[in-house]
Amino acid sequence: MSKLRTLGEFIVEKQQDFPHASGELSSLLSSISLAAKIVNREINKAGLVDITGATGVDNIQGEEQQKLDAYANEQFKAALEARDQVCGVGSEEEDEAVIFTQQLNQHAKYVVLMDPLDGSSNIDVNVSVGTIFCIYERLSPIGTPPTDADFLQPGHRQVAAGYVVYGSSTILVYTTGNGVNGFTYDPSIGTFCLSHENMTIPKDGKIYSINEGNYIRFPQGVKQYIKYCQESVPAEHRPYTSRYIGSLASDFHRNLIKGGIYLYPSTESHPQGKLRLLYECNPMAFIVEQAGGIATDGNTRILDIVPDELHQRAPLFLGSTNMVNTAHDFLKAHPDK
Ligand code: P6P
Repeated sequence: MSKLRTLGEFIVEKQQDFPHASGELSSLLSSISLAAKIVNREINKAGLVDITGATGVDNIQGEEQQKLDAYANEQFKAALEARDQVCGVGSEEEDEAVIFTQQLNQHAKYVVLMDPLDGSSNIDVNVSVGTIFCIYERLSPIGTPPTDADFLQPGHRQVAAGYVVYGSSTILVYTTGNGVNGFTYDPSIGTFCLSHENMTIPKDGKIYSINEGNYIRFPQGVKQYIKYCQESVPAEHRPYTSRYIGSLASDFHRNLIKGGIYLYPSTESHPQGKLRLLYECNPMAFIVEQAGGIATDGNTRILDIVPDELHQRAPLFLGSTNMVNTAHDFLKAHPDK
């Protein structure tokens, strides 16, 4: 029977890997874990209590905000503010970055970017959803309010990134730049326990994840890559299989374990793709690189993109190295006119 290792123990144990964190990052990560437990509890009740459905409000993305989106946003903001390690949060559910005005928070050295409930349209139909987050050291002086520049850092400056999948079980996966580890929630003891140590993504895979409903609007290279997956020869390359849940955290988690590629390319309606660079693409790109995979916008490494605005979007090609590189070959062979 392997020794039970809780997320809290693991964070503290790995703290020395993080030279300039005297426990602040550990405390920050455990506040995220606390909020995830609370959100998990509500998700598991969805359908029994009036917390599903829409709020009747649209978020800045113009997407109908679900009640659980708003609930999750409030829970993560409250948990982050309470621990005094964070001076501000950028959230998919907030038009502007939220600045924590308490004196202790203004002396905090981290900012967080998050999608508090990713894929929330799945809630009402009992399909898995996720939380995606990442953490940066602020650039502005300690003791002052954070500035836009603190939130608009390129992804390679992340100090930590992670996601939670609220699915058949609830798992939290994160990296601080020293590999990727996964922790499954045990509700009987109310704790995340190490279940996936040192996760690595297979260099190759058979799963491609894309919303083929947008097929006619994809760039020619993407259309040709999809056809390659469907008809690829020689035969030993088959069988590719299409798996798409509509929740990035869930699709990525499966592909991280089994090998695969997730694609959300630019389309006519979304010339910059749909996914948000700061709190969807960047965290997943940090994690996949730490697990041995790659993440690009079809041309540029996601982590090298310098953001201009909080909610900017980017096309995303994410996953197993060989699969993403093959997709790149098709994009190069069919440059869009
Ligand atoms: P579509 C959820 O809204 C999300 O941001 C990702 O989690 C998911 O992969 C994608 O958008 C789904 O978008 O256009 O396929 O419904």
